[in-house]
Amino acid sequence: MIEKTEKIWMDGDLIPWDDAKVHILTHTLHYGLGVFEGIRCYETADGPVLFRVREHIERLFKSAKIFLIEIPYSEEEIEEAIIETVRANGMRQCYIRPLVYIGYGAMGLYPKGNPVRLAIAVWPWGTYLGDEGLKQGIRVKTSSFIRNHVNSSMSRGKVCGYYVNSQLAKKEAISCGYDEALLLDTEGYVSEGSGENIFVVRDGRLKTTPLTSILEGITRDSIISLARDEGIEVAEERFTRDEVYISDEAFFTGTAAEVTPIREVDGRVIGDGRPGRITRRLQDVFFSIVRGENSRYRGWLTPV
Ligand code: PPE
Repeated sequence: MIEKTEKIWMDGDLIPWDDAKVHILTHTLHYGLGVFEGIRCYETADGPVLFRVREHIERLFKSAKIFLIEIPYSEEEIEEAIIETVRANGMRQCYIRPLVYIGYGAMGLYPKGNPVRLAIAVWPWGTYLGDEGLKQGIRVKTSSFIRNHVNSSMSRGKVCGYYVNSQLAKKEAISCGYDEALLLDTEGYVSEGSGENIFVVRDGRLKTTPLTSILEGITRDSIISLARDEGIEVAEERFTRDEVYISDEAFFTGTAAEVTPIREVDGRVIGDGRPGRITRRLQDVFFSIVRGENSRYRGWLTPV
């Protein structure tokens, strides 16, 4: 169970947590078309900050655009609402979930005239794949479920219904005793985790999946920038699962997962089975940024 907070923002009002309810005929609940974001708020010496909130809000609007959903708020209004919700709950550090969904009205696949609604919830969310996972690395299984074809799920959208595919993969991985799933694309190349982007390191060079079948991760983008600033070469090119098996290091990135080392894939130990040198270095830089200890990337932080 997640830990309750006080208030949830719903269509302009802050509602007590237990009263934040929707009608059972809410369109998105039946058909899966809603778009959402996941944003982290971190504690710094100067108070709480939102990590790359503008980029997250922009992505929310892009997701909506792809699916012809008109969000009845401006980007500025949503940023204000997020800040208001974090403040109202007195959070110093939390996860933020804005959700745009199609409300109650018509049923069937053409919800003409149904209201487009927005909710913003916040809750404390520690490490996504466990404290131990963040420190020592996780065990990953290549999924028997593939990422949807790019013309079935347009992966630049962060859409509720896509996570059915992710959950199949995640459940399979867990039932086989692993921590997380790695999905391949329809051509058999590595795509992404159930809720993370993937990086591998070979000979000091970083490689990540190009933007085809994956979500355009904001953490992925941050890691690419800061790795290049650290003088590490980064390539966005396709690779196969066997390249992951023989990589020196591998890690997942995501808002929830942050930078999580991968220590094993399908029974193959990655590197020496411990988080590698480059992974640890990028983790250190990443966490120094979000804690407000790295002035170079101050622009990524928005004070609450
Ligand atoms: N791929 C997928 C499929 C994905 O869901 C995420 C985020 C990413 C990549 C990384 O994107 P970014 O957060 O912008 O770096 N997954 C979100 C949902 C996790 C959940 O379980 O809910 C997240 O990390 O917030």
